[in-house]
Amino acid sequence: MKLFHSPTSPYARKVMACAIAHDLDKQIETVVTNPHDSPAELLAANPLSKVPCLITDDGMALFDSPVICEYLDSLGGTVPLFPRPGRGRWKALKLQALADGILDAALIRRGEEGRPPDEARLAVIARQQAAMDRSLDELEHEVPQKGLDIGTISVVCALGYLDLRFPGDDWRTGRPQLAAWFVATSEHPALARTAPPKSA
Ligand SMILES: N[C@@H](CCC(=O)N[C@@H](CS)C(=O)NCC(=O)O)C(=O)O
Repeated sequence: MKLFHSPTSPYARKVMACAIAHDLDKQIETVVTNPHDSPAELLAANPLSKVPCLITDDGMALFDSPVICEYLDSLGGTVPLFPRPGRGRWKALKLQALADGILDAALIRRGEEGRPPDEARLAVIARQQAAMDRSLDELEHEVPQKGLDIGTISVVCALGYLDLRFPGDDWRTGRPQLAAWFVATSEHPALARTAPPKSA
């Protein structure tokens, strides 16, 4: 398998964490790709020009991270990261959606913060910031379970990205339960081995 990825992409981190959890990482050739350059090889696989994008051994191109993670889970022989249908599955998928939503808002905010401010831009930043804050509060209110599944992997990847890109935000303040959960869950080898660089 071949994975177009970027070392700082939190969505790509989700994929690599799932691969490691299932001991599939050695079967994946990683290709560092800047999606903003729209390289031809990525565009041929993903018209959206986004990473992560996985090419399976039988030549199928898969995106985005929830799809790739579920595909890898289908290859795994150990405990599934996507629980079987039932309450546990919906909880895990909802948690993934919440964490990915924090990331989507963080990426929009970061893009807007990099440009000269005007009223419309400040409104977009404030709206995304509010969505991030409310979602983090919800996670503090209902701290995820301790085990590894697609939901908890996604939340650790989202919080790790906030530490990388928004160190001044201090998301831990007022959220002690989530902060403690993050420390404990980040120790899992699949997450420890994929931790983002300290700065980039
Ligand atoms: N929903 C997608 C999001 C992927 C995404 O936005 N990746 C970023 C890198 S972190 C990207 O490729 N951005 C390029 C662009 O937006 O043009 C997923 O879960 O994989």
